[in-house]
Amino acid sequence: MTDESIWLRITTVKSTPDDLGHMSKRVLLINTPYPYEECPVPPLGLAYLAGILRREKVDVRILDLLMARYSPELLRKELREFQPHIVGATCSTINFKAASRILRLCKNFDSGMVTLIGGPHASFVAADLIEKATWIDVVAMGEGDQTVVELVKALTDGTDLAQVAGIAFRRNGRAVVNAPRPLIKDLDSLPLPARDLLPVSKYRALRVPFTVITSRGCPFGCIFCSAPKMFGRGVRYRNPKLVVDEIEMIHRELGFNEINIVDDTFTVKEPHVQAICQGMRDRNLKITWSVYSRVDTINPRMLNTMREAGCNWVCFGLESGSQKILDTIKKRITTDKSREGIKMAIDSGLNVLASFILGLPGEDPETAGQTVSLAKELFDTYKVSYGFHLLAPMPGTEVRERADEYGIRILTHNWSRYNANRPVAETTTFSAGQMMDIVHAYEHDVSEAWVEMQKQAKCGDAALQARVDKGDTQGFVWKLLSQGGIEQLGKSGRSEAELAMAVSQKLGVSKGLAKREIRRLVSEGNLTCAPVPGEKHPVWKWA
Ligand code: B12
Ligand code: SF4
Repeated sequence: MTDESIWLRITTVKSTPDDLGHMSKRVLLINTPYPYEECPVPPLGLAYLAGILRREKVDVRILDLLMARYSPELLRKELREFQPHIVGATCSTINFKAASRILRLCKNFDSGMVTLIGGPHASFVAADLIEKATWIDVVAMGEGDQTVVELVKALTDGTDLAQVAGIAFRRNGRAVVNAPRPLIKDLDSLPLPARDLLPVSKYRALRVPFTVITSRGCPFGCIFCSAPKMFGRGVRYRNPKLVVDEIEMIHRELGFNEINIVDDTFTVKEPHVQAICQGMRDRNLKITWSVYSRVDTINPRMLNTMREAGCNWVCFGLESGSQKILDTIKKRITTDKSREGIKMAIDSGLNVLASFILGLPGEDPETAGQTVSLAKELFDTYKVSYGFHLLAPMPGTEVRERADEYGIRILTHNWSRYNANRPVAETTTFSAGQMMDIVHAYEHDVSEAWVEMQKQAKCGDAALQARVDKGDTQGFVWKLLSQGGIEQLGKSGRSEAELAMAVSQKLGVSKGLAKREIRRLVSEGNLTCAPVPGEKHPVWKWA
């Protein structure tokens, strides 16, 4: 489809003026599913887009396919009911294929629907994507908030798409890549993310943290990461008071006690951190929160304040135990700095997750051994949790763009395999097989630690029991969501006990677990049984 035919279609579908004289347009935003192992959290980017579109009086909905049992029928049902003019999907590299399939179905359903894709993967493969995926009309590159507003306006008014900065589209079968979208200077000018359009009760039931962002951008330039290209190297900060207002709303109104602050590096500017922490303490918020940080941007005063304000987990990207590799990847830290930073965080009473990457440029058996040793040293000394990822050279990263120079051999271009858990690249001195040996040993240690934790929990360790229970709950709720348990079993006027029995059978879990978890879902207000027009008996639904 050409851009001309896109806007023709948009202007010919039935739109009605609203009471402010705006033309109403319907935009459906889709959260593309990804595996449970990735630890699902609410899609903050989509909530931002929905928030700004709603401010512009666009009729917008979010279809969260991560929290539903995805089927083509479910998607078609939504398309039939809402009749969107534009469908936009978000994805990262590993779920790009799934997003593409979803948009293809939308295009097949109604070829006049404009299909749009955005997020950290699509942003860096825009031209290629437009040329190959003929069912995708537009790619939004980088920060999408202002872009999506201008795009909807251009499509409605029939103005030239070439005027919309930050998109790529198709004209006469060829990709047109527009100028990049300038970054939003004042993040406080954005409306709050439209979290009310997300299936909040499902995320609450899953006991995952809600996501918040307090700044965009990262001043560093690690060669394996696309963050600085996505949101820029200059960090733009939100007003701390507005951040705390938002966190308070998530806690008090949406009922979340855990927050994940998803800034690329939360601790870049101390006064910003201090102001947010002070705000949280002043309001006496009974929440815990986690952040991503770097060992060279912290100090004891900052960490103590964070701890006092409820921060309980800090994730540090240490990446490697080899100084040679740290220098090559432009991480700009030393292994001693890593040790020092971890000690500082532990001394402040924080839990620490140290993240390492194997297979970085220059990796060989010796450097990989140094990384494993550093991880074990930190665990033995401070009981620090650690994890290994494998280098996945994502689009938009220097290591992918200059793979040859860095001695990186890319083994596959199958994006679904870019989950950083299995090798998709290797160095000339460290093979995929050698990487897997380390990963297998690590996975073995993790599963042994889990068994040990379960044993200790049974012997009366209350804190460990709470972690085990949380794991059981999350596993149960995920099964329930991904198998559409409530939608399928909740319709027959069943009592709570009958529902629990049916769920236990369907999910293949014990009756005790099903009973306990269904009770919890009901008592926490995430599951309700209410009359529904047209139904003889009350129906169980997610709240
Ligand atoms: C929370 C998070 C997760 C969560 C949830 C992921 C999600 N999709 O939200 C979990 C824990 C599951 C996760 C897992 C992984 N993640 Co992660 N994660 C993040 C993190 C920290 C925050 C995401 C966020 O909410 N950002 C804030 C919002 C406002 O930005 P946004 O989502 O990018 O959305 C904006 C634009 O992208 C654009 N946009 C996005 N979607 C759309 C759609 C349309 C239609 C339009 C028009 C525009 C648009 O507009 C939005 C508003 O400006 C980012 C880093 C970061 N700070 O962004 C990494 C990041 C997204 N993760 C990354 C990676 C590599 C992973 C993993 C592979 C494992 C790993 N090693 O960490 C897995 C794979 C997961 C998956 N989804 O497939 C990379 C992605 C690189 C890539 N090319 O895919 C990032 C960018 C980190 C990085 N700097 O490298 N992650
Ligand atoms: S890895 Fe972290 S510090 Fe490095 S560029 Fe990415 S977000 Fe910034």
